[in-house]
Amino acid sequence: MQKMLVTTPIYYVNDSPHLGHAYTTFIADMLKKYHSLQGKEVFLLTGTDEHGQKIALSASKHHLSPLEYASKISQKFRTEWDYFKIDYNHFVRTTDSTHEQAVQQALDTMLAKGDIYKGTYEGNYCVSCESFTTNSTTCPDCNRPTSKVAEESYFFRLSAYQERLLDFYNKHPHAILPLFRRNEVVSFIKQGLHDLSITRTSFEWGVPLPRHLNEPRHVVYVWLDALLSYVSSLGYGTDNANIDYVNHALHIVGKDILRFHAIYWVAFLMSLDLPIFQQLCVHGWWLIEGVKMSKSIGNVLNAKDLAQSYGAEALRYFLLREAPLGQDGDFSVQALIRRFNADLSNTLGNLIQRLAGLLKPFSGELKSTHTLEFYAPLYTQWQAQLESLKGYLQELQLHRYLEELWRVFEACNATIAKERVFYLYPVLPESASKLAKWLHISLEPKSFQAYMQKDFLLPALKLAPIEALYPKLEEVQATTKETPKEAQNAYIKFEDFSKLDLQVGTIVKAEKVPKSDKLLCLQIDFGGRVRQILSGIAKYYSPESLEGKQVCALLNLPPRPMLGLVSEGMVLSASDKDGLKLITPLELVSNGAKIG
Ligand code: ME8
Repeated sequence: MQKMLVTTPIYYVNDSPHLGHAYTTFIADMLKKYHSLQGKEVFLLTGTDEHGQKIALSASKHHLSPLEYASKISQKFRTEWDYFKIDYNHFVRTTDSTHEQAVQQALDTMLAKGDIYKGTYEGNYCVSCESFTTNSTTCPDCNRPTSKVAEESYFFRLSAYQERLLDFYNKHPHAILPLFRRNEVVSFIKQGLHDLSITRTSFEWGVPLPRHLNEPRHVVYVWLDALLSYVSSLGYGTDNANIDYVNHALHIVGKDILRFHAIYWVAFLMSLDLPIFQQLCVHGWWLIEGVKMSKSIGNVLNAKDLAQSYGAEALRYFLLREAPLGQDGDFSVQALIRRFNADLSNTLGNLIQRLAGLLKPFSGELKSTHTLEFYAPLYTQWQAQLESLKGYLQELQLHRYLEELWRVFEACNATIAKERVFYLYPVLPESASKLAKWLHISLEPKSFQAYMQKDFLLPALKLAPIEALYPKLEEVQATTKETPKEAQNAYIKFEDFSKLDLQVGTIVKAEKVPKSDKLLCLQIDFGGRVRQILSGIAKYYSPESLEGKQVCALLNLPPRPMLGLVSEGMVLSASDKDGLKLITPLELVSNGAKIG
């Protein structure tokens, strides 16, 4: 059976997982599911990057030891991937002793090869990217200020690999996708490569050097440590290594870490005489209103929070469908809802309900012989469209894969054939599993191949009624542009006022928002629908005093991310010199009562 390794980056544990991490992980999980259905033995690797200066600093800010802190955040990543049912085979932690031994073993091999020498690094360093920036006082990648470093260090002879790297990319023009990223890498290499500092002596949180070197002050540079996790997870350095997976490795990374993979990692693999990966797949960033997510801006979104509001599959589908892989995408809840309603609720959801409805008068029974005669030409056409999905997947044009699959759904909105459920499975595993059960098929490579070869027509089949898989999500309006100054004091039209969705609700839960002294997170019941609203009232009300109280709120504001949570509206209050007071009805009214 053909083997394949699919990897996500191993994520830094300086902070909790966010939407960007989930995106990369969804791509990897989709590819695993797709290739597994093709009959390959796919090993999906993810994990956490736990050493280095950045983690040591975060841990000390939280008054924890680096290992305690790393363990806590690493567990958050694991919980997040378990919540999304990511089908990973191994979750590596760079603090695992097996990994640390593999790093030492790799260093020994590089030393024996003459690829490592001792010197002094004098230059700048970006702690956030954990990268040496030579003379730049601001980091060329993240624009943060760098710090001056002068320390004894071992170096890897990266410069000696310049020609071999160029030769590799010449011979393997598709080793990096999209192609423009490959060109970027090639021109970077052509500018000349400096040797790379691979040990640090100014802090202690890292893998120690092999004992025989007797260099207790040195720890391994975090990027060498982290990249080696791709092979330590396969048992590199032990007798049971499964290194041939590396020949068929597909590394999924964001554009921020292209250079580390395309240059350092390839050179390290060459030095270790290991096979080079098959492909490096470089995706763009998710931006929030055009801006990269960042803690200092306070616009970081957590995938699980979004999934809890809009559904895990809605989020997964949106991220995989919305932006072409390789380009940046702008995330908004409005766009997610729009896409969910159009593609999942309307096209696919209707298709399923229509099929169930059509068969109702026949007690759910479908005779394939009739459909065969009637739909034969269409089947041939759909089959060709489905065949084209393979090409899109190979080129990692995941959004085109989905676009084409949905064309088939649209075209066959009155019939259904089983293979489409197979193609749906990598993207929407839960829905596809429900549909497969409904259609009496098993989502196995064997049955997939049978259907794809020829037997794609339905045998006689009895279908039970099926619940709506994708109930429509309520639309939310986009942010309106700021009102010009001169218009601010003018009268507004009655229609404008009636656009406001003002309702009364009861606070069912109130909590402090961690790391904020202003915000309370309120769960408010508006007549059966509980919304989460963040309100800047923490200085005026204790959470306990609010539970059970009725408040007035504006509900059709666009959902707003704040400190990793999403606020779905605004609670009304009045403020004067004594502070701020919540507005509440004079008498008790039903939750969800309209204010007007
Ligand atoms: O770089 N949009 O870890 P990291 C899309 N430990 N993807 C995003 C994103 C965004 N806004 N933000 C982050 C590291 N990502 C190293 C990796 S690998 C041997 C070591 C995703 O926690 C994207 O995949 O900073 C990016 O490359 C990765 O998270 C960076 O994760």
